[in-house]
Amino acid sequence: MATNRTFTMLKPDSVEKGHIGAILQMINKAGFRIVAMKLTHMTTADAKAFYAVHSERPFYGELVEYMTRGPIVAAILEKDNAVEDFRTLIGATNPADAAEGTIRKLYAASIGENAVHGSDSDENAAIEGAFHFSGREMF
Ligand code: IDP
Ligand code: MG
Repeated sequence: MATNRTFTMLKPDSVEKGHIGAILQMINKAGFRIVAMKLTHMTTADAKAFYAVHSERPFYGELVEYMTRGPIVAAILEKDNAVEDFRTLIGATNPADAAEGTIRKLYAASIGENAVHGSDSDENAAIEGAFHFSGREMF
């Protein structure tokens, strides 16, 4: 996968609250092209595997519960400098620390329920995109 791609999930709270459209509009206005996208519901096994890097953290169980309680929108996004620019667009993990105008400042409720995921490196963007999409689903 090219290094100008990142992976995102609009998490269950964003779907529950009807924020899919508003968040996708921000993503498009920021210049990202949607390469792949779907509504999907992660199983417990999916969420445990996706967040395996956090398995020793105290919030791991809570994170798996949250990410499996309803559907998410998974997407691969393309733009120059995609990983870094998308992290800037979403803001800090804790919405209390997120910059004004960021997705998490606008739509996240707490450090746990924080509206969106964004990959933290080109390597993880490729791994996470491939976790959710086959090559035939990427355009
Ligand atoms: P990131 O999503 O900004 O990259 P990470 O540190 O990778 O943040 O954490 C992954 C996810 O785990 C966060 O987006 C959030 O949903 C959850 N999380 C992180 N820290 C906490 C915490 O202290 N309490 C509860 N949930 C947390
Ligand atoms: Mg992370």
